[in-house]
Amino acid sequence: MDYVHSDREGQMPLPTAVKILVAGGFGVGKTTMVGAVSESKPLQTEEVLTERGIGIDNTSGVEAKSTTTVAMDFGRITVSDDLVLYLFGTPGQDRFWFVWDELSFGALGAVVLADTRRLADCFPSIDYFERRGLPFVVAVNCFDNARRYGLEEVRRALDLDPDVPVMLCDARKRQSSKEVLIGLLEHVMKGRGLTRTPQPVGH
Ligand SMILES: Nc1nc2c(ncn2[C@@H]2O[C@H](COP(=O)(O)OP(=O)(O)OP(=O)(O)O)[C@@H](O)[C@H]2O)c(=O)[nH]1
Ligand SMILES: [Mg+2]
Repeated sequence: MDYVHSDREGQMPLPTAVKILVAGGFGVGKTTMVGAVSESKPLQTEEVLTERGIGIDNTSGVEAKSTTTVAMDFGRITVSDDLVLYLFGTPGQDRFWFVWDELSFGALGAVVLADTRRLADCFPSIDYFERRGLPFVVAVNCFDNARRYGLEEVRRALDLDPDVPVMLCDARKRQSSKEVLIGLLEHVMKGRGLTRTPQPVGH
């Protein structure tokens, strides 16, 4: 990671380019979120879900889904004059766990996307980041036909530490996804004792 800026009050330096993971269970909207916020054409590694995946790929709740990520998604977003985020979307299926250690290397934090119809699917991501001490936020991707739950209900169901932010989002929308990323940055900075919040570009 590149640390070149330090602010005038002598606080800890801010990174200019940081790596963020977008994680969560199968079909929760990770590729959608990275694509929605990315300024550059996102890199995607989608493969068609085939009959061979039946019984392995759990498509309940996302029956219309025809492809799945097999390696990662990659996108980039400029958050402020001195801060660019590089986004890495993880593959959602258990059989691709082996790429997680590579993907998470050097990451500043993570967004764990959740679908309230299949909340338990995000447990492995939460476990993974808790065990590695990587700060994360939980973003509930509000699918049209899913029952709405309060943020506190989600927090309780996922047994989250009180300081882990939980928010609602629509992964298809750039602004909504961007707000999740800003929420993560604020959470990371708070954890590091920093007070300066990056001013989003275009606000
Ligand atoms: N209605 C609705 N559909 C969504 C939303 N986000 C994603 N989708 C749809 O849900 C499906 C799953 O989206 P993906 O972005 O491929 O999910 P993913 O988490 O990357 O999936 P894997 O990589 O296979 O784990 C796609 O058909 C999306 O169009 C959402 O917020 N609302
Ligand atoms: Mg994907």
